[in-house]
Amino acid sequence: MPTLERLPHDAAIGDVMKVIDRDGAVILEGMLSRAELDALVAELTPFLTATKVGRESFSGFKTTRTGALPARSPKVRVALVDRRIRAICDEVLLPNCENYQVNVTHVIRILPGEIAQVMHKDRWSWSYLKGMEPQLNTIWALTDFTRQNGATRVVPGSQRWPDSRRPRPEEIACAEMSAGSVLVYTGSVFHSGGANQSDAPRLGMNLTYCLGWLRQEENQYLSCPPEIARTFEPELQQLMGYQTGGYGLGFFTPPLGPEEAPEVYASEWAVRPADT
Ligand SMILES: O=C(O)CCC(=O)C(=O)O
Ligand SMILES: [Fe+2]
Repeated sequence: MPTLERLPHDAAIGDVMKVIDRDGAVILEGMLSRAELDALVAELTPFLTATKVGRESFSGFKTTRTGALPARSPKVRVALVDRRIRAICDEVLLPNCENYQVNVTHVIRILPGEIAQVMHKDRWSWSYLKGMEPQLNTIWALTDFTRQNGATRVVPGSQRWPDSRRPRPEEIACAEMSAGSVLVYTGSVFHSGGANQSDAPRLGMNLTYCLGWLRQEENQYLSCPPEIARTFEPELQQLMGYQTGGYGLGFFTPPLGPEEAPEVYASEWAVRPADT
């Protein structure tokens, strides 16, 4: 059985990238302290327990997915701009964009009795796009991830496989990790949620990033509208998509009467401080 390489959370970026280039994934251990983890879970729990299970097999009939995380949780805002994750995003995404953006923010809660998800590459959301890496993904373990409770299954090296090749069981590694660790994987690596044969939920916080000129899977302008994003620090506002995504990308016109406002504004203007 293949295994995933584990590195300490503060490993040098060069060492992290060597593993990601080889395997398409790596586990960073100890990203959150016990106190940080407990506070994050406490902030999210009311939203998680109120979320209904999925209505089709990919989402999982015994799995809940709770979104709009930065709008709902200040602690998720901190995780989204984590220096260690941003350094990896810079390496993976900046070769193909001027800036990258938040794509999906979900807590995936796999309940007891859930079966394994179908193996897939997350980049298939943009199936027309070939020949470059569009995405960098994280799953923050909010509970321990074990083979029994549905730890993410990952196929090391499969980021180089053609879409048509499917993993055989003996090619699949299990992202077993303790709560507070983070699985980092690219959009091109085969993976899926595991089956939960334990008697407790498995909680994973899936924070994903994509090239700034792609459409976000979770529409961040609706999940995190300007009234909320306005309260964020500029770095996070920009990551949420409130930034010019490249020349001419993302401008808007306030829908006002004639001569009430200039016609063309940069996205940043939508989240300017309220008193300007
Ligand atoms: O929950 C997991 O471990 C992975 C889920 C996943 O890959 C997905 O929903 O795209
Ligand atoms: Fe996935």
